[in-house]
Amino acid sequence: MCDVTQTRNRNEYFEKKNAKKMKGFVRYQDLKGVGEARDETDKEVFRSIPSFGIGVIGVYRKLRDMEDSAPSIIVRESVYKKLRAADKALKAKPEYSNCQIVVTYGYRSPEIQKALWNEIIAEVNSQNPTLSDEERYEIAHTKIAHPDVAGHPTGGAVDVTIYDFNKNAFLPFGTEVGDLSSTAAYYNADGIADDAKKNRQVLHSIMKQQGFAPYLGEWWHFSYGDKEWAFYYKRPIPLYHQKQHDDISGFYHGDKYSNILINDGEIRIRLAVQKEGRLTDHALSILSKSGIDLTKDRRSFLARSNGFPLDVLFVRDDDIPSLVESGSADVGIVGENVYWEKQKNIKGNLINGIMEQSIIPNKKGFCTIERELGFGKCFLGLAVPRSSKTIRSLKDLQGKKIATSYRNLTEQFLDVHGLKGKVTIIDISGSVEIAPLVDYADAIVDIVSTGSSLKQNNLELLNDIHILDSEAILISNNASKSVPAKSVIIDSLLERIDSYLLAKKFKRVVMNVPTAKIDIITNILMNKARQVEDESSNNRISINTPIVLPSYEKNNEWSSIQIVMKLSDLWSITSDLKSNNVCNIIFYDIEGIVNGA
Ligand code: PRT
Ligand code: ZN
Repeated sequence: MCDVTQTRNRNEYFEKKNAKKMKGFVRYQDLKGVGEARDETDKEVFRSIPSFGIGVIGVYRKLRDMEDSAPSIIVRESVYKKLRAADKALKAKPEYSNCQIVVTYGYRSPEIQKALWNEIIAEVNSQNPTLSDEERYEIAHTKIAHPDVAGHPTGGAVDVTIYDFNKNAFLPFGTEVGDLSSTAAYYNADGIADDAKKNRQVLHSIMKQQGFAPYLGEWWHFSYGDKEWAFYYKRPIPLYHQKQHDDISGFYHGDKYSNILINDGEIRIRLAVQKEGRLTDHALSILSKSGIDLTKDRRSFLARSNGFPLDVLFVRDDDIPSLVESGSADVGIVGENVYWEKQKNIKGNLINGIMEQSIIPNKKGFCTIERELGFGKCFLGLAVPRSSKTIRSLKDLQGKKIATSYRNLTEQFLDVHGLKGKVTIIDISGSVEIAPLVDYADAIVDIVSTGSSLKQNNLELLNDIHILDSEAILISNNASKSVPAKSVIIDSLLERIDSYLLAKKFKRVVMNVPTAKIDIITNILMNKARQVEDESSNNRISINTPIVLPSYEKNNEWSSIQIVMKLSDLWSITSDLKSNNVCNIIFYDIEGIVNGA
């Protein structure tokens, strides 16, 4: 029993038509009669469920109220073992071999349980003023367990669903996991589609096989070792007590992930970076220039920054969008080409080769593009053999074959140009350029940067088509940003990166100037500085007022001027400067600029 964000319309407890459906729901009454756990069985440690991998994983679908433990979902050790076994049993079923169990909720602190209960009971009280306390408790208990008997605070209860990692989607269950807005959440609800019903049955059967007790009021809720479990299996006492949040931190047993990721409750963020490829060096250099130093080298799969609450996760670049979408990483650095290719929801919105972020509907869009990082620039181009006489324009592609590793974007592109279904797309994962040479395809869609690979393979862009212009971007998980403790860290990371990006555009320039001409020269410089301000208020930097320093020399004929400006601006005025006898113009890189108001 968990989600209390959507509880309206659920006051059907006393309606006759629902009585049958609600048969078998465990009641508060039932659980009050169950005794207390013995200390020996309650000693069992807690541990976090890994947030990625191919076995059972734990991912909060909504962070709701468990910021303290995020990103990890924690449960009792036996619960984790049983979940792993259930996951194996699931995969052993041929139809579910590409699936995994995803836990969306585990331990919850008793205070939070109480707070949630108070919200619900207040609502129930106001709607049913004439009922007795007992009756009102029962109504509320169908939505959230009474704090005295609740299972989540024992670390024994979990909310689970199933993810299909081939389809990159959760299996249908008739409702979203945790959605209590209708009676469709009831395990035996009417009107549930056949596939969803079947998924519910499979989930129940593998969980029960492992000794979990189901709760019939929510298809996703199962427990082991709590009072509900004891009641379900007719045991006099449960295995676990409820635990305060502070008490379980000492209980952590931890695996290789949680050791690194849960550091005594300190909240950290995880940044996914390409493990080995074109984006790796640059991404790491931005971090280092942002003052974020990593302890481990990149051969290892996780690196930790000591001065800043961030861990870097090194992965294949293709995995970065889904890791960030799922919240397994809070932020990621990835090419736009990969990011957009992985978006399943874009539809016909290629505008002059640039995807618009707004295309992703907000509800499904788990990510935000935070920054364009200015490296890894390339574009997704459509190319044909240079000698091709048959394909001279887009419409000539009808009936032809395009080889690409960017099927999604290619389909979107063809769709926009009325060619949907009229061109065959052939998936190819590498050496795309050779496909036309060996008559495997008539055209290709691939990443182009300098264009030299195309040339080498006797290919050329068709009508200079850029399907998508791309550079490395920093993306963030929307749910992570709604956790205050994390959003502070993400903001601070962005501030550092901004300082680096801004600094990269500017140089510190020092020059020797005849003292007599200081006014003329500062004027020339200030004019440029003002233009920079006009150009874009974002780039306005308030330190571009020249600083004039006397030179250490007897007659005071020479002075020195310092200013911060764009290199291109400097070049545009060097002749003016020189004609005013300015000499020794030296410019330096800037490490960072932190902007005031
Ligand atoms: O192993 P993993 O999956 O992590 O890496 P990967 O092999 O998928 O990617 P990688 O390291 O090759 O590229 C990572 C990202 O760099 C891409 O997703 C792009 O965002 C970006 N990028 C920038 C490029 C290029 N430039 C580029 N030129 N990615 C690939 N290329 C290839 C392109 O596929 C083609 O084969 O380079 C060739 C074309 O280059 P030119 O210069 O001859 O036009
Ligand atoms: Zn639950």
